[in-house]
Amino acid sequence: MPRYLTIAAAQSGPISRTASRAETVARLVEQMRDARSRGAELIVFTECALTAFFPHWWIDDEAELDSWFERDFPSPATQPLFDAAAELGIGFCLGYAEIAFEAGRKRRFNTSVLVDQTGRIVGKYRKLHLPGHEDHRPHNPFQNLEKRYFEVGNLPLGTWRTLGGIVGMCICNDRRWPETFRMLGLGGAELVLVGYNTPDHIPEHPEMDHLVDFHNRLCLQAGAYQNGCWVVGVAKAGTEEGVSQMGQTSIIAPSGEAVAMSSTLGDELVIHRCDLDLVKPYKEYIWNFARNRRPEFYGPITDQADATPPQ
Ligand code: CDT
Repeated sequence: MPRYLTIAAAQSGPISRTASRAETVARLVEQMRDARSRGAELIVFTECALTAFFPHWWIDDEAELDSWFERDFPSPATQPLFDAAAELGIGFCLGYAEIAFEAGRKRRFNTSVLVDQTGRIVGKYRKLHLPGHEDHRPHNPFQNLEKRYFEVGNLPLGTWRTLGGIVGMCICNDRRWPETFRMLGLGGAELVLVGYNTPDHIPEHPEMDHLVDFHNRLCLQAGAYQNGCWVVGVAKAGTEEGVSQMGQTSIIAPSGEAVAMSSTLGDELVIHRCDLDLVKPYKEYIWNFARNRRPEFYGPITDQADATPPQ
């Protein structure tokens, strides 16, 4: 029997550096209302959806850096998202920059939360794979300072039973790592939600620029197929504060096929009625982890010199 969940992937166009939280939240709430009016039961926003992607520039001043982060979530500025979710009966996934006071100090994370159709936070994840560099590279056209501004996440790659399925989250660069999807797959994920800010130029390796779109598709589609799950990839697209970012917001079926994709680089909803039961033939037949995985032989790593062929 089909188990449908209608999902809206809410691509974001650029957010101005000067946009207030209230303005941006209003923009997201408008997308929520639009998505709900088109039948969506879940809307997925991008990574750091509340602001411009500030790791693209150097910030020296601590107070200025803090201004890009959320200390309380929800706060008076972000509460309208939760109110709209409860009013409309739509779940959401949203990425934001988080300040947490833990172990007696201030910590900064690149975080996403999963909120159910009553407006309650049911899941939280902090990005594990932080790309970029810590040093200032003024010779580059833009910076990639996630390693400077964020700590590596300290929460597991979790999955949650909600919205009628088993849902996991990861964030941007996480999608490039097969370990991410496999851990979520081992957690039973039927649906993986991932937002991203991906420039279409790699200053250190411009020879890869023409492959940026391809590598995005490759990761999302392989992650979906190899774990028998739906994947929703959501971009912050277009030219934001001088940085041109890819789009390709897409919904990928457990077959690995992209069933819906954005066609612009602006705010755009990509909607698909996903049958969560489509994961079954993949999880039960091809990717029956319990029957077919052989973790007892996956390690430890053997040195080449020790790998004596059988006689
Ligand atoms: N936000 C983020 O993680 N962006 C990185 C840029 C790396 S460029 C290869 C990403 O993996 O998309």
